[in-house]
Amino acid sequence: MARSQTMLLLPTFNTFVLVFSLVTTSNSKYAQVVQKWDENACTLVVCGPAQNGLPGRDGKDGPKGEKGDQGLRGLPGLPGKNGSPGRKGDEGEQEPKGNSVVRELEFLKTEISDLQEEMRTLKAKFNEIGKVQFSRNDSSASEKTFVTNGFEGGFEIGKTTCSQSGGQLASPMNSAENSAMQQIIVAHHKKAAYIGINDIETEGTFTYLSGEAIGYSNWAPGEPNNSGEIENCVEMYIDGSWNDKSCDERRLIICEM
Ligand code: MMA
Ligand code: CA
Repeated sequence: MARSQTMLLLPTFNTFVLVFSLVTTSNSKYAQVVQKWDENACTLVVCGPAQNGLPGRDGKDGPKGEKGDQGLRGLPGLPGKNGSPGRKGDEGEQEPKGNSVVRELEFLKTEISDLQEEMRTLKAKFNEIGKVQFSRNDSSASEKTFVTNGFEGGFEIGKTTCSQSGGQLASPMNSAENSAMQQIIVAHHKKAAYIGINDIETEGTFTYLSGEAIGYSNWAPGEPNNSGEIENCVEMYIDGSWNDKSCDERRLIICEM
């Protein structure tokens, strides 16, 4: 189907090109001729290849007059036909078959992943769905905004995504912030989300992304338990409680801005 469409299109395209080039060629010849006259502001005499004019007429009655002035030269002729084609160029060095296709694919692959990355960033930045804003419970006017676009990923992806969006992985530092983050989970996606807290550096010592030890926690009963001794990241369950978990799960990415 696609192929037959392409094949149909090709002759149309060729025809188009041909007509187009004919039009431009004749136009440019036309333009050249016109331009010559304008540019030189010359008379017709100077301009073109031409024939001599007619000799003057003989004088009537009286003595024979002097020879008449030469007449005006004729108009320049029309442009001649195109010359014959030049000889065929030397053969170029042939690239191994398929190489250029591979290069093209590599290029496209890079382009696509760049675009995907850009889309992630833009979505994280602009998608306001699930945005919860609230004033911090300290007296300052600063406020924290939790935001998600519904994307999921591991802890590292989450960290990167959020920082590329100008924020960071959501890190609730008190119960108000914890409920605000939970609201996004509950209201919009009903999926657990990573928190910007981990004990990657020292087992059992949970810190914020800054490296500072946490000052608030909301562990689910029995947590953190470092199950299988591979749980160095933290997820927030739908009920807002925390569980230490492997960093390589797919979890809802929520950022704070
Ligand atoms: C899973 C895993 C752990 C969690 C327990 C709680 C079996 O392991 O999610 O991180 O602590 O469940 O039962
Ligand atoms: Ca656990």
